[in-house]
Amino acid sequence: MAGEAQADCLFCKIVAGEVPATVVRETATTVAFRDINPQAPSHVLVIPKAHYPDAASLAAAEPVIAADVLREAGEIAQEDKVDGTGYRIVFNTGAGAGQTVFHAHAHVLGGRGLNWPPG
Ligand code: IU
Repeated sequence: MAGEAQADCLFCKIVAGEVPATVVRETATTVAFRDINPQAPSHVLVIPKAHYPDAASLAAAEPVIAADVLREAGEIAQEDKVDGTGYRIVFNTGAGAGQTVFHAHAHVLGGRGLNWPPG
């Protein structure tokens, strides 16, 4: 069924507590944890607990949870004090765009200058 945990999904295992992660915030629908390979001084991933392969499929099936992910991204930017200088919310979608984990996730990046266009 849509949204069900997938046995082979790393982020479903983080949600289940089977794979360790440095969790910074958790809600009924989301988990946020520090990226293990940070690309900025503040680099947090926000994921829905439900499994959807990317942001668009999450938003199509569960728009309220997609909004939860975005709200949590803003809360994290405030908590990490990067909201004042600017931060970026990124959803890599598809292998060609650099997506490596096919469970929807928002990268929240801040604490350094962020160039445009992104690489
Ligand atoms: P991507 O957009 O799918 O490439 O992002 C996946 C991210 O998940 C990437 O930045 C990894 O460093 C990060 N990550 C993690 O935080 N913890 C893990 O156990 C694994 C990957 I595997």
